[in-house]
Amino acid sequence: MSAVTGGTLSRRDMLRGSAASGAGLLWPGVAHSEGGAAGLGDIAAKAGILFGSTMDKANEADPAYAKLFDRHTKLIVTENATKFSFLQPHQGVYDFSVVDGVLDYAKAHGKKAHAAALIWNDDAPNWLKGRPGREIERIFDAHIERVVSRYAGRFISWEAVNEPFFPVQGKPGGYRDGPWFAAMGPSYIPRALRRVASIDKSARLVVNEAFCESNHEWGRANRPLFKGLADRLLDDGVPLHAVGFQSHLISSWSYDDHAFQAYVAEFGARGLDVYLSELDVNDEVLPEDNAVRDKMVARRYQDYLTAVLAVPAVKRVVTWGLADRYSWWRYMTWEKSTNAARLARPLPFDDDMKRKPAYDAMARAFEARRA
Ligand code: 9MR
Repeated sequence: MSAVTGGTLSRRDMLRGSAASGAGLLWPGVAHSEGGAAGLGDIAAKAGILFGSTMDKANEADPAYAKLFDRHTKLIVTENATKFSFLQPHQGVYDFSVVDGVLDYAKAHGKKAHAAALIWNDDAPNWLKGRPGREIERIFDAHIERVVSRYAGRFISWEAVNEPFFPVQGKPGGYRDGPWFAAMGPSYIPRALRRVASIDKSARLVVNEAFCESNHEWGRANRPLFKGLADRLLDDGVPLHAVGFQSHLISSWSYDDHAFQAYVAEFGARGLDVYLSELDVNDEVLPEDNAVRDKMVARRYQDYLTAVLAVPAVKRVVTWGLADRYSWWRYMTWEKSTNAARLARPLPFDDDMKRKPAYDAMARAFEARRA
């Protein structure tokens, strides 16, 4: 999910919505401290789920945050470092330092690693602008070649393409606009998958999409488009092993978790694995009071995960960060303008790295799948 470049919609518009949902309160009176709590990764593993989170520079700077990863994750995901504009900020000039650091951490701590958003039309550096289509194609191929050959065998999976659709932009087929789509049309998707597969033969290949979880009009529009794409790729013999659903759950949007569960099962029926790839709960329209808000956020985690984890094809759950302090929602502009007491609290751990009700909700949802 990303800002609409050059469009009239902002993330603000996206979040503007009707009343908050999920008023029920969970786990009253549970004391939350890190001490003695089981690792989420271990709890999830017992339910056949690989659990992880995104690692960025914050992990290096904050040892308390790094400790959460040691304890709770089995899978480390690059939040930004494998995006094109981070890896190749200037033409032909690559910066592999953050990815190298993440992979070194993963190796040293016995974690698996997954690369996010290798190709994403919303993430392209300015230097690409105005180049002819043929050159864009060459840059695309060369970038994939360079990056994937450097890391082949070190990531268990590549999110080869992120967010293929965004029909509100009005492009044919509802595809998300950007340099790759402009130069190649929808063929950039199988091209990326085939190229990654030809270089890294053991990794699982993923296409990831936003909004599908929700009944918001963007979710309703993306669902059939994304399923149609997966079907076509499989029918054409394109290497694709899993689909990712981002699962940024927006408190002002409405959800039908059971309808989504049925949708997710359709991908399983085609032999694909399903990853919940960027899970968090945006709390912008929820009440001020932290305790009340935390319980409502937990409720959303619990309802969503309980429904979706009932589908056997679901194999991974990844939260977009672990502690509120480092959530991307914190540096969205409108969140910055408010006082500290009203900062976003979308994740299972708080600013002091303490467990929140969302932790219990996740643990219970994993346990329910195991039962
Ligand atoms: O969390 C990411 C943030 O740090 C970046 O500034 C932003 C733009 O690259 O991307 C965020 O992650 C996005 C992810 O790559 C794709 N799905 C939506 C996430 C939030 O925008």
